[in-house]
Amino acid sequence: MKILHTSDWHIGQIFNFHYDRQEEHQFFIDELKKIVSSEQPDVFLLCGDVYDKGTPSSASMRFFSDNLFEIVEANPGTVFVITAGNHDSGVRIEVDQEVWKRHNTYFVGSVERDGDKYLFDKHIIEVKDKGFIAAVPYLQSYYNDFYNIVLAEIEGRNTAALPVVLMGHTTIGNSIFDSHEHTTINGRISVGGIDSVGLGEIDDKYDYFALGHIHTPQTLSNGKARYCGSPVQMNFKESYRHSVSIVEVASRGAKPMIREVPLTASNNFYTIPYKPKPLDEALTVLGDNLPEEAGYVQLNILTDGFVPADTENRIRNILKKNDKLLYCDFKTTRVSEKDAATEFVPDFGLSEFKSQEPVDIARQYYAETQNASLDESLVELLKSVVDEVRNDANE
Ligand SMILES: [Mn+2]
Repeated sequence: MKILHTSDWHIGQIFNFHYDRQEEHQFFIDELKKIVSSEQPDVFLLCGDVYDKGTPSSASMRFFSDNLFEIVEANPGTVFVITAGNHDSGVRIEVDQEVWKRHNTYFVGSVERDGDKYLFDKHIIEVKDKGFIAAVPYLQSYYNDFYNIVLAEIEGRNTAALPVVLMGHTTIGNSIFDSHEHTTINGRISVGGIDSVGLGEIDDKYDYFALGHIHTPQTLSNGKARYCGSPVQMNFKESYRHSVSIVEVASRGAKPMIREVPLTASNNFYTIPYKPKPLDEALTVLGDNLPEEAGYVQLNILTDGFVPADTENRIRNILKKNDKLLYCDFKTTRVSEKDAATEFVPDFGLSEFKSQEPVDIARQYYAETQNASLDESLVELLKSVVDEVRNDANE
């Protein structure tokens, strides 16, 4: 079975509250159209985060369905499976599923059950003589058993021992998620609001596990679970080559052969200077090295205090010289954190936490993460906010 694996399109993204990414998405999809035609996969899997938000605009929805339909029509030998991610609304994505099914295209947004019984026919898609797809959308973590439930059901149906492909949109522990905000809760990593599940918690009954959610492309330690990564760079952190994955599973139990098909970036993300420098120096570097190509720009500032209020204007003034450069923001690195970034690990429990003054917790947090003491003017400001909130609560 030959698989085209993609995820995390985030159609409708408005970057930095200003910049509509639709042209960049169109550029990617035009390239994808050529890839699908030349690769002719048996299945095309889009593993969640089709849209950037659960209530996409009608323009975004039309953009996606028009483009998808063009690909579907041009490739009648391919089965298309699209699942919902945590950014999507599972029910919305399924609205037109009956129409799409007539074109070999399956939208799976939410787990379907009737009382205690799962309606497996929605989640198990048989690709004739080629294999089975376990179409599992984004799940709330208490539903994680569902992966194993679907895999067990497929085992019963798979009498010809065809390859089995599992889809998922989740955080797998021990994956690389540098480009995402993450926290640790009760010893479990949580990325983008999804608690991690260990690869070992999912039964080893699949031949390939096509994952979405983490935007950094990577094959996990068992050699057959993979994040294909986002096709379009979504922020300054995703500064790697974006791609779609082509995967071939020769037979049940065979090791998947994985190939990345690189995509051409249609826009640039410039972080200038490359290493953080004090504000005036950073502005000089920007002025002297203004990119000629179009792109998003963020200034990389090293500071030991506060960045002045007119900083954004100063950056915008420099960028005026090339109107293809779009101001995004500035990134600040504190002198103290440049060498050693520390993680805040509170050395007190919840009950002690509750008994402490918010200002004292803030002082401790700041001291441990910044290696510096909190500015007294900020302490005063924080105190006044806390007082205000308390007064409101008492009213
Ligand atoms: Mn995503």
